[in-house]
Amino acid sequence: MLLRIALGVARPAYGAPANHWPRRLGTFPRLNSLARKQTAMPLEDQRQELLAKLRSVGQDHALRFWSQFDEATRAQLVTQLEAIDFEQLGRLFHGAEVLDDWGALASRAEPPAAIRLDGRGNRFTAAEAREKGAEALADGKLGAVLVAGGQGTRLGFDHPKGMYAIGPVSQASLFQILFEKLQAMSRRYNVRIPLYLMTSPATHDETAAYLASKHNFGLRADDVHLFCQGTMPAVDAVTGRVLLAEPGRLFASPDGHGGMLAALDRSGGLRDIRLRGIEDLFYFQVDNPLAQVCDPEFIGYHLLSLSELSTQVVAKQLPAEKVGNVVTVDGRMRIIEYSDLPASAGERRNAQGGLALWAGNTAIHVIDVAFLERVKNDEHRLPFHRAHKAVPYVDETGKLVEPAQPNAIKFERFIFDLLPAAERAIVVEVEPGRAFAPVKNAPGSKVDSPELVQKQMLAQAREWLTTAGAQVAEATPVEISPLFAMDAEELKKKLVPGRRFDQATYLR
Ligand code: UD2
Repeated sequence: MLLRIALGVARPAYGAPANHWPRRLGTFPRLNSLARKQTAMPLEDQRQELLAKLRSVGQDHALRFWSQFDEATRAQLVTQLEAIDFEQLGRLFHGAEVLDDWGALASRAEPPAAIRLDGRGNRFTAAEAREKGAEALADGKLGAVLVAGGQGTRLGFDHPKGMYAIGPVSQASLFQILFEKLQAMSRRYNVRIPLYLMTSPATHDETAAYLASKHNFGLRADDVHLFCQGTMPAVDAVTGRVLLAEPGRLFASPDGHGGMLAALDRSGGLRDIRLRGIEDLFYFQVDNPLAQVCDPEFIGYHLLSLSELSTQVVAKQLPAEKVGNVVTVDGRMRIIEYSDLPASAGERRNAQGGLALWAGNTAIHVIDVAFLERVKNDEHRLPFHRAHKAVPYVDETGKLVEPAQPNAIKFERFIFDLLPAAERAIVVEVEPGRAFAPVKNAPGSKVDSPELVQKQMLAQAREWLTTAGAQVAEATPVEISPLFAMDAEELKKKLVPGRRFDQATYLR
């Protein structure tokens, strides 16, 4: 940053939003001293010094188009380069610091101890859990973390996924439905539940503008804390060299939802949580409109079990289902991502013939704040995962190349890698149809498509309506806003007994 100021192209950005590039100590220690020498150093000498630094780590190609740039582009490129820990990037490229031995882990994986739907072996009843969770909610001990920094490429929607219109009758966006669920819980317990919403540079500005235009769907502005996660460069899978998205800009992608902890801390979110006396966080993803936001039963099981990191799971139907596998390895709970689970491990059967590794990660958690404070500086608790992807890049002639095959390695962190660090961690099973229907893939896809999610939303509403004594004609879509009712019991109190629905209806 000093160099950018020295170049006369940037003002000190005190209090600017979190720098999208996580600053690393010791990245380019000499670079700042370079800036201090700036007044006496002609621009070309500066470039030479930066070039020498990059050459020492085999990354000098990043400056190959320097002479073409104006001052602003040079400053932007220097900022990006300054923020990269090239020593760490080199280690990651060569496989150090990266958790990769999935075969060995999976061979020792056992199903997790779990609070099962049928109540088998549960230490606490659902009623006790609901009471405990309701008490914590009413006492203002809960906050909510919503991760929405992903780029949602599989959905084929070129805006932040939270803006996707999913309401089957209302066309309400994912953000609207999830914000209204949170608002409904705040109303039910007469308490403010602050929302910490993680974006990424890819989604931040559009998300902020959208939510401002919608007045946060009724949530108080000072209860919605947007924070932007960090990013990571991608490297050529053969040479380990960083890829240029443009001649003067490095390619960068969000550093994974595991980047949430550092970004929440860096943005002041953890401090806000402490000041509010929040003790636990309900963590959920933007893609799941069926999430039971701040569900008191799940929160109650977490609290009664003195759990530090609790996970809601669904019973997998297929070995290769695209969900993380919640397992126990060497006495510690962890999640082996679907993409890392060897087929042989996924297909293991138990004595009853069911899937041995049955617990599918819904990515809905309750996280103890004191636990986050304890682990937040242990970067090794959130190791980078490597993904081999096709990443467009500018080649040595300045031409944009769009590879058909994976050519690069991207690095991201997964928040669930904190599980082994938790002293106590529990798993709570839920019915998929009640809490889990993520929108992942484009319309028309066979799995996790918008149409299939809408079908599950309508099926849940129909079940509640029938339970509440209403009659819904065949093939009649009725959608229930969370602000109208959050469950069948609340719905019953609001409906005239025996009400009949024979046309598309949005109850709000
Ligand atoms: C995730 C889980 C998978 C399962 C599934 C359930 C991981 C790696 N896998 O699969 O185990 O639980 O969800 O639906 O989490 N996000 C960010 N920043 C990032 C990357 C992702 O905020 O840098 C958010 C993203 O906006 C979304 C969520 O994290 O809300 C999941 O991201 P994804 O769609 O990439 O994860 P997916 O579907 O591969």
